[in-house]
Amino acid sequence: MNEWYAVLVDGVEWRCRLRGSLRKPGREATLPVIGDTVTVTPTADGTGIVEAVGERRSVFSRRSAGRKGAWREQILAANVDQVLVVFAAANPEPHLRAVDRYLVIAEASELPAHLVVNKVDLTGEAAAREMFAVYERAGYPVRYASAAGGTGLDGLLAELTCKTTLVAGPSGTGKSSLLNAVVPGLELRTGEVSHALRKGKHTTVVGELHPLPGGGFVADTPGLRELAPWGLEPFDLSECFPEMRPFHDLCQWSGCLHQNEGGCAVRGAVERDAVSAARYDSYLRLLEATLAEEQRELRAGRRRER
Ligand SMILES: Nc1nc2c(ncn2[C@@H]2O[C@H](COP(=O)(O)OP(=O)(O)OP(=O)(O)O)[C@@H](O)[C@H]2O)c(=O)[nH]1
Ligand SMILES: [Mg+2]
Ligand SMILES: [Zn+2]
Repeated sequence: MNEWYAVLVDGVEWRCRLRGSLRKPGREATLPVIGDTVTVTPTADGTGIVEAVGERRSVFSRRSAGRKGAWREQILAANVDQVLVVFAAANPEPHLRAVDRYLVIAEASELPAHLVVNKVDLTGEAAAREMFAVYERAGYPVRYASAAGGTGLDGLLAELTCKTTLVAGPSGTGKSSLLNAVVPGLELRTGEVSHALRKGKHTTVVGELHPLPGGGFVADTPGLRELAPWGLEPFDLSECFPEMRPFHDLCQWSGCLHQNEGGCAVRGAVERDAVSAARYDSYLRLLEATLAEEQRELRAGRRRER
């Protein structure tokens, strides 16, 4: 499979294929992704060949979808400065555990995350604010918007300008619609929200990077059904919950994972409601998954040693 890549060269889009050596098995991590800088050489037919991928200053990656044990890192975008996490107040119904996973991945990648709650026209802004208040308390900037009604979009273009922003979130939340509403001249395809019978239908099918008129880029991505962090150490997980950070050094045990340990300052904060119980519950679920993954790797390592 040798698909086409769109490469922007001096403001002109070139259609490029990959040099064969970049497609060798085991080199998936160096395949170009949206946001990459690449070296291209022109070919006689007016297309180009991607020769090499430049060093990445940041990556946003998830654990690849699919069978347990066969997981690897899947880099979704490179060289981004910030992540705009888009959920809908309704249609599709927001799953807050999924919001947490997007935010954890952004934190693990050390990228600032902004949350956009779109489609507030369907629920009213007050109800949307109540649902997502927990993220404001955790310290995230939250914007309540309606791409359809054109509300809540003030200042969004300015926040995007001169930066590279990854726009991420489940399918049908209105990522492409939001970008169309704020970026002059952009006409991204948008579509119906897929229903259970049409599961897996995405309107945006590949990640697309679009230049902004005032400088910078936005990367519109297809909604992801499975999103799990990749390569997180269990002990580092609480760092990815900003509201837990003031507490995790105050635990009695230096290796505290904030589960059932005595003298745990994070649990204490949850009991006092200084950290939300729902976010802590998300933390525990992600921790279990990270611990299970670590066990699996240890067993696999032992098998290789034998
Ligand atoms: N009621 C309402 N509908 C909206 C709003 N924004 C987008 N929609 C609709 O939601 C549907 C999905 O919008 P898209 O912009 O295609 O969603 P997306 O997040 O880009 O979806 P994928 O590309 O599949 O990931 C479309 O039918 C839009 O018209 C909004 O603010 N309010
Ligand atoms: Mg889209
Ligand atoms: Zn603790």
